[in-house]
Amino acid sequence: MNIEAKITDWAGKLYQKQLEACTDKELYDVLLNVCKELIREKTPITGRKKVYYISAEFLIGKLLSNNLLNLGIYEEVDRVLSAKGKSLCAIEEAEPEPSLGNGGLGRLAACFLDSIATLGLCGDGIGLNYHFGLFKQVFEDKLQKARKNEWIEKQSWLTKTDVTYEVAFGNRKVTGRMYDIDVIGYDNGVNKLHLFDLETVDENLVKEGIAFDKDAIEKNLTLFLYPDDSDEAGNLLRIHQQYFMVSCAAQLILDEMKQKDYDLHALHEHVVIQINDTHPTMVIPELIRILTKQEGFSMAEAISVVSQTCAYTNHTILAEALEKWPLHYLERVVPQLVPTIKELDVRVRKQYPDPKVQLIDENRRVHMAHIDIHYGFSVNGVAAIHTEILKKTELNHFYKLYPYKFNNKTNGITFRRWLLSCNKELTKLLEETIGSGFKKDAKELQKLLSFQEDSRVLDAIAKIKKQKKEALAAYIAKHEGVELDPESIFDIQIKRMHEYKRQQMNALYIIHKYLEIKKGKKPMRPISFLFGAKAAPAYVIAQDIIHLLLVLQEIVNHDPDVAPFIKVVMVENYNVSYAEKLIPACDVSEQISLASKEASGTGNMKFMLNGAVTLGTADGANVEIRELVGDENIYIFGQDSDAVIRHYTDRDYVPGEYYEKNPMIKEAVDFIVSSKALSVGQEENLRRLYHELLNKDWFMTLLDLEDYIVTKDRMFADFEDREKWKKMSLINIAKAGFFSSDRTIRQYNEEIWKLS
Ligand code: 26Q
Repeated sequence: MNIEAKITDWAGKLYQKQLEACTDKELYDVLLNVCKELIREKTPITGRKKVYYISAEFLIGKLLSNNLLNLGIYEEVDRVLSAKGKSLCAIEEAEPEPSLGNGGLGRLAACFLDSIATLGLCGDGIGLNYHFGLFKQVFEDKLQKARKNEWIEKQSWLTKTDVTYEVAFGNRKVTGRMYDIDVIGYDNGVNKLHLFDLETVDENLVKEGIAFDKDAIEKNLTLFLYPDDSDEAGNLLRIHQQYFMVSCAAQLILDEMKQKDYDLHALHEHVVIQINDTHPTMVIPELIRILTKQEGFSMAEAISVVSQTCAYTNHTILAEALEKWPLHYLERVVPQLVPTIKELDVRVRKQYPDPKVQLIDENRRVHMAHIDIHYGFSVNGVAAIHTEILKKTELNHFYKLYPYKFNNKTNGITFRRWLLSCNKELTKLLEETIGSGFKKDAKELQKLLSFQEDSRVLDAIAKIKKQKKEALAAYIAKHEGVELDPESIFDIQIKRMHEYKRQQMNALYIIHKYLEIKKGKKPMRPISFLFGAKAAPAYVIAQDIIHLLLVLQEIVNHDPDVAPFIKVVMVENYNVSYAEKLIPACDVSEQISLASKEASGTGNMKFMLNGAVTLGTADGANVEIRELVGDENIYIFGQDSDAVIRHYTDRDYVPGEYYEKNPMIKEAVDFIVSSKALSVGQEENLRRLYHELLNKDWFMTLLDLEDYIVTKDRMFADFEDREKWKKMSLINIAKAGFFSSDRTIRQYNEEIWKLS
């Protein structure tokens, strides 16, 4: 049956309608079923060794478009539907977004699954089937409010399986059921994302906003994704979630070994488990527990085989994000696991007296990362500078013990979603210019370099950027009620709201511009400042920064002296789908974290690939972007990570000094509590933020503010040299090939997994 017949057939089966008569929502259901049917006809990827990527988060985003693309039928489906007067873009809007992750770490896991399947490697993801993804953000009175975020519908990418496992929390037993989402390689076979769920979850538990009864674990265990991004202390429910995930994972992995008749003593020859940050760390003691208690292994045998199977990825150096669970929490939630953890701790103590490397510290807290490092065979950071910092400072004590375990795997992004799907216009131009080889081998993007003097190509890229800005402007006008001029510079900062990412520094720049314009100094060309960010609900200062941005949006956009020159928009409910619209429309990519704090960043790569130029600090993957494009094609400012780390050790950073010394800084900071700002915003939020910046400023906003302003002004001036800018844009695209997650996954496979 051809595609058109399949689509027609499913429309009949599901809705007894002709295609023309179906709504977009119905057509979405139809296409979902067509995809699922085609996937069933594809061969599952197999191999003698398999990787299991365990992660508490898989921020997969909408799947229809990508699945059609990876199945190689996007264009055909588009044609069939167009002929019936339907728009595939409109149908895509009808898909609910599975927001099963907070940000970078979750999105990385999703990109990795795409690349694993695309490279034909045998590997599945294992995670949790949260009924509600990351909260839906709404703004009320210029403050973030959190609403529950449903995504599971009757027709869904999830397939219920008959695989179930018992999971014990002490004497309390629950049953986990496995649901699968197919992961289709681009022009390749199929792997799975296994999401475990509890049958007894009760969605009616949710009350106002996202509040719910935290005690009834039978009813709430997989109800919500934790809305925390590194600032929040863990709690008992989170430990329940983590143990549920890894217990199901361990049982699944051992079952698959047995089904294939492999000897469990050879686990490490057939299985590698990649532990995505410390959230799945309990899989290590859990496997050891099962092998010793149920499979007749001695403790030494179990430790040996598990240690050769597990590999750990670190995603942060923020101390508050390194999980340390009080032992008595574990005793309450998973008492059966505690003897194993204690045994692992005793063995470390015998070998290494240094208190800094113990599993259980003097306050009886279990350091999850320490379990991974002692009892895993690989520890990797996610960008070159991040891995170096781990080795030199944060994990130096471990590096001295196990230098051979440490390695770097610079992050990457899947070009299927972040170029081929979100920027079809640019993809087409690239195909016409350098052929279609880059779709399979991202390095071929470099061929574009030979066109850097070709005005036809340069103009074509600029024209596409303009189209994408027009499309975004139309979307924003409709959804945010703000009119943006597509001729203006689109300056975009989208990422989780966090002080270390320094959205507040960008806000201070906007204030500075606003005040300059008020004094009569107008920018050469209008500038649109765009933001998108969710803040962990318990993270007070992050909420205050959102408030400030919304206050600025109102002041700036409604001031007739200023609005013709600058506009501010903080988009509501920033998510993967919004990112796919924002990124292709960006001119200036804001990557301005305090040096040493952003492990890698992956948004920076997505922007570059779509022809934006980076304004950033020498942090995370920005450092590698700079090496690739050269200093002339990126704007790096601020103090470097060595200087920043010195400020922390010497405790010599005093924000008040920068405020007093520089009138430009003082004026901008003071504006936060000016009568103008207070007339529009909430006094409590604005004063708290002002006070924080002046007296604490843990992430050193004022340290780099002056250089940021100077560099950003220089960058905007360079935008006027259109020929220069177009060339920078082209070079950024050409050099982005390194950041394909296919390259990252090849390295994981060659250096850690060794699958084939
Ligand atoms: C920890 C304890 C309790 C509750 C929640 C958490 C928690 C949840 C999410 C801790 C961390 C996260 C997420 C971290 C994250 O997204 N890190 C980002 O990972 C990206 C992929 O490697 C990097 O590019 C980013 O630099 C890094 O910030």
